[in-house]
Amino acid sequence: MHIRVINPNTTATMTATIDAAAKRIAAPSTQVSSTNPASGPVSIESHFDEALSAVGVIEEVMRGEQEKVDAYIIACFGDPGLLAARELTRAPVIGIAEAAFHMAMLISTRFSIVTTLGRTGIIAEHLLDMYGFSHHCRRVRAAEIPVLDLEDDSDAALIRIIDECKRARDEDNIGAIVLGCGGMADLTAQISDAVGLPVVEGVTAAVKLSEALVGLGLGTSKYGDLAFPRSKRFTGQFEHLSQQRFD
Ligand code: 5HY
Repeated sequence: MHIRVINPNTTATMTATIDAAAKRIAAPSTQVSSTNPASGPVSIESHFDEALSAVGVIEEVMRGEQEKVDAYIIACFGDPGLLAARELTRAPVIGIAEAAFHMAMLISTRFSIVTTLGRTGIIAEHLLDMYGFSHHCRRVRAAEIPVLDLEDDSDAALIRIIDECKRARDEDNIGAIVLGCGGMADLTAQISDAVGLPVVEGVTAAVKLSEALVGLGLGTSKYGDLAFPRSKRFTGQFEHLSQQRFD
């Protein structure tokens, strides 16, 4: 099977980090390819960034459909464009936040999230509510680091993340920690070793869930609200979609 991992921000080095983490965990028979949109925010740290990045996610899924990709992963913790992307394909489309929440609930009864900036915590809270996990998440915490600080060679960001994870361990009465950024995909082992709790990371969780769904012959339902979009005329920068048949 072929999994397409989409980093919704446009930072190629983060795409490479995510790609390497996905390839390390994928089964030998699973092909992984990773992309990011050419246009969009270099990092996603606000509702504004999320909205703009969703267009790039949609375009990457449309491109993947031409390549007969078997599953898609949206590798940003806000799961931007998830439902719109699901309308475009019969393949599974998995957001890393949703994947991490499901996995965390298979190994614990309560978890906390450690993400980058506190201002994006509300996005995780909205997802917890939408996916039905609010009752199981004790707290959404932030290391208060800009997303692209994860790309620095120093350990400064890692140290801040570990410190916040230790506070979650000591204060939140939890069984697991969910890492709240695709850019943390290469830090799981270091954080788990330092903190001593199971650490769930969304990119790797989504790879294994993708393999499970494809292995079960399950993909995005085309009945109801995730049916292919109705064809219609688009104007302006999206006029090329007027000729697009989605099914
Ligand atoms: C992410 N932003 O996973 C989110 C993290 C966040 O550019 N990739 C980003 O803080 O929401």
